[in-house]
Amino acid sequence: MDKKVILSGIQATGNLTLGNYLGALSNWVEMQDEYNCYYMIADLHTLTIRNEPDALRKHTLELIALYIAAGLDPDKNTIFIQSHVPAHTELSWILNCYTYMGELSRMTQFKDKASKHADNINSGLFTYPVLMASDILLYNADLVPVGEDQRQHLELTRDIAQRFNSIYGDTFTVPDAYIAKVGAKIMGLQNPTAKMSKSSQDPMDIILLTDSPEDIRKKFKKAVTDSENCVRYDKENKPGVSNLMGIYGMIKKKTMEEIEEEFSGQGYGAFKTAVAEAVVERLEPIQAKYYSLLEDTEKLKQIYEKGDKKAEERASKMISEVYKKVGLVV
Ligand code: ATP
Ligand code: LTN
Repeated sequence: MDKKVILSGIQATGNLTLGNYLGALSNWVEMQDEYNCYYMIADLHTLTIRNEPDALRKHTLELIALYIAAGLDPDKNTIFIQSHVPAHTELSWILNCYTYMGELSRMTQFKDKASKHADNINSGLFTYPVLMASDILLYNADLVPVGEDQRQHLELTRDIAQRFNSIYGDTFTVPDAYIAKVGAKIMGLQNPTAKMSKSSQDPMDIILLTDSPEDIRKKFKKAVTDSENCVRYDKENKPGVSNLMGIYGMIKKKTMEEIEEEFSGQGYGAFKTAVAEAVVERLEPIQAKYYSLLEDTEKLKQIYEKGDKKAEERASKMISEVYKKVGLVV
């Protein structure tokens, strides 16, 4: 039987956080044997905010290195650059014509990003979810592993697919979001009621995948908790401690009950040290591999060129089918 297809991507904005790793990348690594996986660098999506051109090029290569350093095997997965496969933008135009302004206006990411970039509310930011739907539908992806913040975009993708299928007959697979039960929303260390975000203004709020062990220890030591001094999971009333427990649980593969038991009678000091050490231990080998890969730009190029070609083969079949269905002369 054919393996189910997975597609996902991350924007090339640089500096991934522990949230991106635990919410997205680490799940991808676990899925690579069971599924036929396509993992792209969403460089076109990155253009919805202003970037230095050289920085965008650099971040794109860095992200490929990070995918591999985090454990994605380039022989098992198709790792590619979105802008290298023209079918993404081609399908995006078509699907724009099957997506309503009202639907796009309801997207919370648009509202959030528009308020953060009030001087640059461009139409790319508005139609961002249509490009994302195109990324997914081009490959007939069955599953899309993402963090909780992308759920609404996935629902819109499903609506667009169903709308198109109902007009033109079965064309697209209607994909499911794959959102892990734990880790899907890692919160900030200073503000544990808001998601850990790479665009955060406060460096103490986020753990970057490239942070040094000393910085990681310092940031966890200063993480906001509460005055109870008891390691107990209660997301509503103890968001800081519950977030740290989520991080620790994901890395150590432990349930919240097991963690409560492990640290019973111990204060936050010992617990925070244990969380920091777990993160350092997990990130150290990833960082070592990442820095050595970055030096081998030829190897990175070979990897994405191989991926681009495989992605292009699959995507070009779908775009021809869509062109025919909507009535373009092909
Ligand atoms: P920004 O800070 O600019 O909003 P981002 O950190 O959300 O960026 P993206 O490139 O938009 O980064 O997201 C990459 C992937 O990481 C997505 O699947 C997203 O759902 C996931 N993700 C991002 N932040 C978190 C988080 N705090 N917890 C869990 N998953 C996350
Ligand atoms: N919007 C996503 C990045 C992204 C993506 C995709 C994720 C672009 N295209 C296709 C899954 C599938 C984000 O993480 N902000």
